[in-house]
Amino acid sequence: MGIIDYSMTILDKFLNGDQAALARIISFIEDREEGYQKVLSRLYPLSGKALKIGFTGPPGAGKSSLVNNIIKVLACQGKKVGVIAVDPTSPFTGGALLGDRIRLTDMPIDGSVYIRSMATRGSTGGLAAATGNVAVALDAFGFEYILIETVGVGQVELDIIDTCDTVVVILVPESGDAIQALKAGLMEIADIFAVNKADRPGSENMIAELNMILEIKRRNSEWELPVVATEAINNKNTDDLMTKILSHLDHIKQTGFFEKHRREQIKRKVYGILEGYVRQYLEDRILTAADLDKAVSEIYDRKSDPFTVSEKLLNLSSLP
Ligand SMILES: Nc1nc2c(ncn2[C@@H]2O[C@H](COP(=O)(O)OP(=O)(O)OP(=O)(O)O)[C@@H](O)[C@H]2O)c(=O)[nH]1
Ligand SMILES: [Mg+2]
Repeated sequence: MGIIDYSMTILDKFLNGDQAALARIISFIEDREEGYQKVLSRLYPLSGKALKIGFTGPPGAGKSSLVNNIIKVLACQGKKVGVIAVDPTSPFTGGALLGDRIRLTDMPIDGSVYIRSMATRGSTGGLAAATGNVAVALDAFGFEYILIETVGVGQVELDIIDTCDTVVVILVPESGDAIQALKAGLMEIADIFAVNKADRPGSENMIAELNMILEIKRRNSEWELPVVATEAINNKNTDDLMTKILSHLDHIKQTGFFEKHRREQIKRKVYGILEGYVRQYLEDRILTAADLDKAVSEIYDRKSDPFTVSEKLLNLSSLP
């Protein structure tokens, strides 16, 4: 039995609601095993219903703690929740490196909540794409909400958040100032702010500072860009946060932005896939066909130039 046949058998189990098959399919997609695109092609038509909410912010801000609380609110309402915890910095998930950090474990065991960690295993390339693909699997499996936790420190993480409908940016009093978040590009992507660890000193200042920065943005925005003070460890104001999340989703549905944004995401997805094909073509056809070292020498010796050489290589590769 070929690997694709095998994955299709697993897919049948997946379609019957088997969580072990879900886990297998996710690994298959995450590892980009041979034929993973075909699996995604089967899943894609079943997806599109889940609401995707991103949680991002500096390391240790309380993202997992807040996600934990949100899961509980949703699970109490009988909702099915899929969670993707992206850990781009550490190859260990749930390991010693996390120290006293919250682990998403204390959850109902009736299958209504499914949590998956994703690590980069040494490379950041394609993490955003892989996360989007895993979200498709969770969506197709029937989870109504998909929560995506990611550390907001770099471009890849911001790209991951682009998979979501609504983005919650989590800041803490001691993360210094809101300017820091501004620098990290977090202000741009936030629909809702949570100032977590509100039990700590400085949270009121932080909120005031944030509101000041947001004043201008709010003037140009139909959405209120709310700031919610939370205490994740004491499960304080989780309901407020959830209410803001739901009203943001309502707002974007009413204004048509929900659909517009999802269409843009699809466009970027197709663009990304095409970029991958073109890169592959470059490596397989153009660069292998060429005697690159010879070309480099020619350029180095000023017998040719990078532009002429590149054009020649392109023409060479299009020969039958
Ligand atoms: N004082 C206080 N501590 C909190 C609060 N929320 C979370 N913490 C603590 O902050 C630490 C980090 O919490 P996590 O939920 O793991 O934070 P995180 O943002 O998911 O961390 P990473 O995923 O490692 O970036 C833990 O020790 C929590 O107990 C809060 O509201 N107040
Ligand atoms: Mg975490």
